[in-house]
Amino acid sequence: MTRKIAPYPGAAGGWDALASSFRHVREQGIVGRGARTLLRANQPDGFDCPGCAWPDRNPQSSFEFCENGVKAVAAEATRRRATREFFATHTVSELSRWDDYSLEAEGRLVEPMAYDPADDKYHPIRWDEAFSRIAVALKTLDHPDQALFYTSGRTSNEAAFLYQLFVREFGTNNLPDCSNLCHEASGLAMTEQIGVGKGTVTLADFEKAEAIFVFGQNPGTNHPRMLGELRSAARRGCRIVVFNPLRERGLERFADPKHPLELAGGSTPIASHYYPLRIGGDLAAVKGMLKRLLERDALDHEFVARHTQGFDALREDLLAEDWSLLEAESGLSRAQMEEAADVYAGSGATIVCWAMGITQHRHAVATIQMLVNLLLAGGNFGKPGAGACPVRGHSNVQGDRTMGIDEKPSPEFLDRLGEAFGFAPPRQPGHDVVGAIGAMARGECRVLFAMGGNFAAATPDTAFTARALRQCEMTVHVSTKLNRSHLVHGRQALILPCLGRTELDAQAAGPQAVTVEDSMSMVHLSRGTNPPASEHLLSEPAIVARLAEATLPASRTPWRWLVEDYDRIRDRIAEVIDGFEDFNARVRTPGGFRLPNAAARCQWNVPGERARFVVHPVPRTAAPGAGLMTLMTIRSHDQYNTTVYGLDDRYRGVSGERRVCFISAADLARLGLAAGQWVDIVSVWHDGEREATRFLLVEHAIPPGCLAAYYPETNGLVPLDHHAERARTPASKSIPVRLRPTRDLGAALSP
Ligand SMILES: Nc1nc2c(c(=O)[nH]1)N[C@H]1C(S)=C(S)[C@@H](COP(=O)(O)OP(=O)(O)OC[C@H]3O[C@@H](n4cnc5c(=O)[nH]c(N)nc54)[C@H](O)[C@@H]3O)O[C@H]1N2
Ligand SMILES: Nc1nc2c(c(=O)[nH]1)N[C@H]1C(S)=C(S)[C@@H](COP(=O)(O)OP(=O)(O)OC[C@H]3O[C@@H](n4cnc5c(=O)[nH]c(N)nc54)[C@H](O)[C@@H]3O)O[C@H]1N2
Ligand SMILES: [Mo]
Repeated sequence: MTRKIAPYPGAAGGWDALASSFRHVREQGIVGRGARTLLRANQPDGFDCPGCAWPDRNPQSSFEFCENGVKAVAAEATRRRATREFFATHTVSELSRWDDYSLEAEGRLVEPMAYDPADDKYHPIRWDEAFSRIAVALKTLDHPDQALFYTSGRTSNEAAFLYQLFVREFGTNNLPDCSNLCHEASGLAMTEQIGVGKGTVTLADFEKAEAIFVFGQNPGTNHPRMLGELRSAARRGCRIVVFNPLRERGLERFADPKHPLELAGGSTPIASHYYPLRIGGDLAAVKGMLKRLLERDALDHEFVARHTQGFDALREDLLAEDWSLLEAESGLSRAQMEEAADVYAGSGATIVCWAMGITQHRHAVATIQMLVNLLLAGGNFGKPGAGACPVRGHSNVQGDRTMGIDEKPSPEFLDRLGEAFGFAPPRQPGHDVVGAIGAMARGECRVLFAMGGNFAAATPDTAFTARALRQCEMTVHVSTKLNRSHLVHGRQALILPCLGRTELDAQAAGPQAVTVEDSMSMVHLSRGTNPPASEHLLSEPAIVARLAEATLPASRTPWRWLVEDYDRIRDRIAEVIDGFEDFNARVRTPGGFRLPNAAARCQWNVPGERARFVVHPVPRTAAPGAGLMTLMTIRSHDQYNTTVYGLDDRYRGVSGERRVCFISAADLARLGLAAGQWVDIVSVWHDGEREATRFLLVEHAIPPGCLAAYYPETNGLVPLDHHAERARTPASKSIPVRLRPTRDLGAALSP
């Protein structure tokens, strides 16, 4: 692959998106007539795209092409296999030196594997033997709290429900999950203010909004189907207001491959207003907007009086706020903040969207609460076209939480679970991801079981986390592909290969469907249709059931019986979890059903029964320290979290290289550096420095003092205790760093 850096001239989408998806499909060895069926995501009676949590339009009425959806499905449907012969020829030490792209490229895992320290290799193991080894490891712990059970966000509702049940029957609430790394701050912030931790809008609201604000999100790469909604909105005159340090092409203009004129080179402008603010400057920017609304008296007084509490304190705080501080911290001018506020004031119905550019900061909770303040001040709840839209990442990360994958479950939930299954659930809160790493490092947790994901690569402080993982008695990963977490392992290590979302899941009662919940609380069926990658794969629910039988012989739960027919699992979910009454019938209606959302109806389940305005001071982050800059770690266009599909980031003009660091022209000049030069990135923290070596400087339109590089290569720079206040989401979008020219240039120049 040749390295090339050149600005991308086109709109997002268009012909290049089609061409890229064809290329990725071909690279996975999927050719010929079968390709269409293998790749048919989001079809009625088909599988839910494992790409992202953005909801589907009614698939009967339209076809939505999504380049990154195709890549995600093709990656699962790949013809490549990581066989026992592969594992026999490579030691783990050798594989540890491979990059993430090469590990992924080995293809699907086909049978359970166990690590043998004698030859430093993974060897095939029978499923029964694997389960009994795990059961022994779990049962010999002094206390169930010494085990950790991680979940990534692809796990279905059915698997998640059984999994958390097993974990709680085993005796712990140690259920860290990828939400802890993702939208944890959104849930916490919103629950305190409006009584629900989920978005309040549906796709229908996107049709009626007069303004859509997009904070800290790159949908052109991470939620491509959202661009279709933004495109339609823009075309009917809806204002689209973007706050992002980077000029993300998908938010500037989009060419929908479905429309012939746009495929032929035309495109639709998306953002009507684009504010390239400083990294971490959102809270200040939104305060500036609120201050302007107050000064113009452009608030929804009736809504504020009827539905809210705490406004007076916010007003006092805003009036006392100093414009020069707001300008310095947001990196925007007063005129820009006022302009954005005027767009907001001129809109009769506004949606505010946000993602990782907001949640992965120290002051994430405060920033989200300021966004909700903004919505409340304009009366943007409880009416069509308005509301809060935290855009979730993994395709079922929201559903997993709903099912009880939660290290801090509510007492009511535990009561109902215990009653339905006849046991006494543990009451002690468990570890989140950051807590789990600390607990492993201290030797307090000794077994890590992971339902999907890539714990070693997705988490912060890579070197520290690796030492923590290596201290475990046992690490177990339920996975579809080989990844870093299989190589950074405990004394014993197992890989349990499972069916993917796209694959036929045959159980005793016949082929099964699972359910998922999207970012807008729609619950619907997903039925895999592709032939499984190997005959030895088990479904995630089956893995949980067999693990439970091996570990908890006295359990009263009929594990195997439940898994014979997933309708039985759904009946038990309906018994325990609100909103799932008559689950099996309702989920079979086309498109599924929407879970109730009290805040969307202006019912405020908070003390005082009115939505709460919350006051927060402007965080001082503009100067992270003498000589320091702020680094955000973001996704390239060719990756799915830690899964690297390719080395291109098309819209940002990068091909053939992932070790790049985006920097402004002003900073290059100030630091005496040049684009094309190799640098090391050094993060500076109270406990010392961390470094990531050999990044190619790429000049980019980014505010001075701000840098961007890809995750997971930069996770080693994120200190474990550098996380959101209260929510503990690693602050991987605001790492204080400095740059240093790479010394060993020889190593830098050979790829
Ligand atoms: N193809 C693909 N799809 C995905 C994923 C994937 O990796 N690949 N991952 C999935 C998951 S789990 C998630 S959570 C989502 C992630 O979706 P995003 O949140 O869009 O992902 P990031 O790449 O982390 O992008 C963060 C965006 O926030 C901006 N940003 C960073 N810091 C700030 C800030 O301080 N303020 C503002 N206003 N903006 C900021 C960055 O410039 C970037 O545009 O996508 C999901 N979908
Ligand atoms: N620096 C930095 N770090 C970050 C982020 C960031 O923006 N910057 N983002 C954070 C976010 S938002 C998230 S959500 C996390 C993601 O963290 P994780 O969810 O832990 O990581 P993924 O990369 O999504 O997991 C990929 C692996 O999942 C397995 N897999 C894929 N499909 C399935 C399936 O159907 N079942 C099972 N059992 N396994 C499957 C495959 O083996 C694959 O290797 O990373 C976080 N880490
Ligand atoms: Mo995420």
